[in-house]
Amino acid sequence: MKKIISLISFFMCLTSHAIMDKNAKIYVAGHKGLVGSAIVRQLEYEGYTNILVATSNELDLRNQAAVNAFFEKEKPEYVFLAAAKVGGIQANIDYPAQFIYNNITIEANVIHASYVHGVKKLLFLGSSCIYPRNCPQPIKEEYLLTSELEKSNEPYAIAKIAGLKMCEAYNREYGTHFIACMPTNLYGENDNFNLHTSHVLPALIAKMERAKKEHADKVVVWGSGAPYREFLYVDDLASATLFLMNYYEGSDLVNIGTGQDVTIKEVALLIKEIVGFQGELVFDTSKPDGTPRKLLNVDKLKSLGWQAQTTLEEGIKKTVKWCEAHNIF
Ligand code: GFB
Repeated sequence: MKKIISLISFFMCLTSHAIMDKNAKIYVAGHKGLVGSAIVRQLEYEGYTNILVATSNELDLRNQAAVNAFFEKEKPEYVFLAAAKVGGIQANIDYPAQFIYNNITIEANVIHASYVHGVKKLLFLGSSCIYPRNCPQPIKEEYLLTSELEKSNEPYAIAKIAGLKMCEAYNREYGTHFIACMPTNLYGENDNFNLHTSHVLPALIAKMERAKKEHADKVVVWGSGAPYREFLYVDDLASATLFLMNYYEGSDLVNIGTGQDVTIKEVALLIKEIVGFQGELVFDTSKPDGTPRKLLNVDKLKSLGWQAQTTLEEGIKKTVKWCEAHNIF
């Protein structure tokens, strides 16, 4: 019976889908970032020819008048909302006001302008940190708002929850097609490798690459190394966002992940091996561990027909190779 229901819901999600024309005007907000640049690469790879982008100097997405004027002039048909202020655990602790203000204003301006200017479909990118700090694992979409959030990134999480709720509200009141997806921790080429503001995986690559170059005998890993994290290679995420834009018509949020997680210690040892750092890993427990675990349940996306292709080892190797080819360190 369950199988029949999921098949029916699968076809219901697909019935009125409108696959993007290859020459449709597609705006990727945040095209220079880790996610936005991967979405542009994926669009180009899949043969889309009319991709609209604007740097933050050309268009400050926090400025509502400027965003409306941009949409009025450009009239995009589809919008990937990948623009956001993002960062790892330390950045979230240090800049809570910037995280909540920038993210709420960007998403409010872009989602509202998409409604006003008749965008056919918008995809909003949230984050796995929207879910409660302590909820059953793997985390299902319906666990949203069932208990308190992780304190270290609560402002960011609240902003992202506001964004996904805006999409739901606009769909209900105005009949828009705004879909919200919740990716797990992401990594890949064009990531942020700044040790203070980056996420854990790029930070550990940067630390070990530099330590190798400087023949240092140790690398400091923050925290106990015990928390679990799920890591999705950003090109897989980009593939999932195009899949959802083309084939998903529901209004409920969709998790995007690999369905597998590792401890911080395990990923540090894997990076150590791939980078070829011979020294010692030292764990600094004065640094925060953050959420103990946040493994996403990816059954919904799998039932729609998509799953991640890149293993963690392959993804780290590709990222390290890209860093070395671009002399990042
Ligand atoms: O990616 P990350 O900074 O943020 O990972 P979250 C933090 C975990 O990695 C903690 C450990 O357990 C840290 O102690 N860690 C070890 C390190 N070494 C390092 C290091 O050198 N740098 C960093 N950054 N961490 C993020 C949210 O949470 O998850 C974001 O803050 C977003 O807003 C993202 O939601 C998906 O995974 O804890």
